[in-house]
Amino acid sequence: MNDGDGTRAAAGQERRFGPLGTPLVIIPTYNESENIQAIVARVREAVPEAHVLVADDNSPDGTGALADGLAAGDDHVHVLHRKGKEGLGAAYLAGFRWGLERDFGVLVEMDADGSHQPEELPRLLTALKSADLVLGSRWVPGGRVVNWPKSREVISRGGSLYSRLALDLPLRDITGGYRAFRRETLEGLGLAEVASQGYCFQVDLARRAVKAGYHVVEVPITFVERELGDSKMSKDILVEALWRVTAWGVGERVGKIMDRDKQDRDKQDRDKRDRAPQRSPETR
Ligand SMILES: Nc1nc2c(ncn2[C@@H]2O[C@H](COP(=O)(O)OP(=O)(O)OP(=O)(O)O)[C@@H](O)[C@H]2O)c(=O)[nH]1
Ligand SMILES: [Mg+2]
Repeated sequence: MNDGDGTRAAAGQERRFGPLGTPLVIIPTYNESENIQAIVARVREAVPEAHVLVADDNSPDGTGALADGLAAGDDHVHVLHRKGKEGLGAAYLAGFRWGLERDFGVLVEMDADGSHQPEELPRLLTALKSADLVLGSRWVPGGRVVNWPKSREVISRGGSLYSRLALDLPLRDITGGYRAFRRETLEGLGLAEVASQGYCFQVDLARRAVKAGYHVVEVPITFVERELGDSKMSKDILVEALWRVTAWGVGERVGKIMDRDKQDRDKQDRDKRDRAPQRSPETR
């Protein structure tokens, strides 16, 4: 990212960060009628200046209509009605576009099912004052999960560890979906090229942010397993994450090897040129 003076500083501490603008909390929903009212009310209470955008994929259970009801009574609540179920990533991309077209300075990702506690949002926003992107993290000291079976924890920790190693990312919770972005960060991630969904969508954004040199900070959160409604997690989402992360990792390694080969060839050419006898002007 370019600072005002056109330079990019590596470490957050050396950077001066601008003030945070108004936050927009984007909540993607598919069949969350049992959760939507409570989660919106909790966000409004936890961070009164924040606006909420419910990005609903035409949920058959009427979540969209419930969200319309909330929006009718609160000018800080908005609803983006989408045609049908296209996945979490597509809903977030549409929500980001909606927020970026308006005057929001911070865009927040939050699930509808209560796993991401709105009461922790002020801590994420405080951390964002000196960062480009803040990740709510289950796997840093102080972070934890409540009511998760061991099997879910193993999959989640394993997914983050695999992504961390395959993609060489200095992050602990790479698949989590409780995040706060500065507007400028999202604008610099190349969102138009993002095609991944589910967990993979989260890995993709984190990877793009680190590679672009943004200052990414992890803040511990307590992740609470959903109590109401059904999970949309599926085997397909896990498989997508596994193959995409592997492909990105292999692609990056091949790229690095080719770069190194090219540098070696260039150096050999330079050495050859330097060793070649120099003809003086008189002998020409
Ligand atoms: N708009 C939209 N939202 C979705 C879609 N799939 C999931 N969501 C929402 O994305 C959020 C996360 O989905 P969850 O089903 O809770 O997935 P998860 O948190 O990985 O899985 P659990 O831990 O089992 O809850 C929830 O608010 C869902 O309603 C989708 O296709 N479209
Ligand atoms: Mg969930």
